Amino acid sequence: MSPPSRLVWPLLLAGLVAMIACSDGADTAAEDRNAPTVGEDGASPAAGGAGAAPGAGEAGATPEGGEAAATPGATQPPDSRSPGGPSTQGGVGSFSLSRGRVVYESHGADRVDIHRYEAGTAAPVALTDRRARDLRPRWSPDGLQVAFFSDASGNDDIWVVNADGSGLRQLTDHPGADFDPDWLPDGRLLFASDRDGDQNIYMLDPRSGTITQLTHYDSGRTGGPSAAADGRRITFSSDGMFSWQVYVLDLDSGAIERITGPVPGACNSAWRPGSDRIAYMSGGDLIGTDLRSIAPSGADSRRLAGDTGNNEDPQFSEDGSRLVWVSDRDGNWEIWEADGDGNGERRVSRTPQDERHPDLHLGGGR
Ligand SMILES: [Ca+2]
Ligand SMILES: [Ca+2]
Repeated sequence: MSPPSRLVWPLLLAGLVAMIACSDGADTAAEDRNAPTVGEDGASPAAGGAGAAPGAGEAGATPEGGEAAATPGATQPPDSRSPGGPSTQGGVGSFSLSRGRVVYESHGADRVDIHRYEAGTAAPVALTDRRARDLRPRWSPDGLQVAFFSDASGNDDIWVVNADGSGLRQLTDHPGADFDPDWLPDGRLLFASDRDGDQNIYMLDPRSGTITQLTHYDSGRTGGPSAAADGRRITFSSDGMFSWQVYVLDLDSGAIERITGPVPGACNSAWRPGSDRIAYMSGGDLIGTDLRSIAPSGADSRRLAGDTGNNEDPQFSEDGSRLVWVSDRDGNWEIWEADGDGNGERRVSRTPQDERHPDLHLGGGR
């Protein structure tokens, strides 16, 4: 075999970039609806060749699609799942959680619902149950509410529901795609949106309804904001001109720093409460995606969890002591947990349907 030619390397690299196409984003729902109408995609034609699908959302471009690419046959987008299982919810299977309450996406035949499972209980509870894609749930700091995004109103907007499933309500109402909510410690919400033509990070104060734009990219895809416990810095992912990478934004100064890359791709970043560490998904391993952690300065990147299969969507409990994520190592996406340093990996769910984007809350809220 001769060494890879100059033509081969870019193809390999493109494949890697596509593989980790990042699931924080406005998953398939937003992408499907917005791709044909979002003219700004032309701003990054080159990226399109590398699987950087246009439209809103890292996921749309791949998140769900990227999974399939990384592990053929292991998972299917909700719409293509064969019939036979429960048509309303993906509630089949067994769960075992060390402690606390986990919320997650349950991917059913014709919908994605938000489910909650509490340690020591028999079965998950559906917080949403409707023909829509309800995605990326995030516990409020006090554990009383869950924010997520949904296409239930016709396009992606930010929604919130109480921890017991009551009080379902829509927080944003804009023709653009609003996606990837997360909470600041003071109860304000971060989210991503293409409401001004390009994907950027925004902040919503639910009390006043005030929305503030935090980043000002004019091309590419951006999403997955996650706040530090001090509320002064956030991390997010953006695919910039070449590949998905993790960034840190200082809310006081407005300064933005890229803390991963330039290769391999990285996204799904989550700030670990109580520490100066950020977890993220890395595409550095060509046979799967791993979880790594890194200092907000970009120093000291190290393995966190998930040596086997693909591992994505890391999130910490509110005190940083526990980690949850998803892995497809057993054939479809399951929730896994470990301590905050990634030790003691164990599986939480064992179901035939896909679970994605878990978030864990240990205390309060009841
Ligand atoms: Ca919208
Ligand atoms: Ca599963």
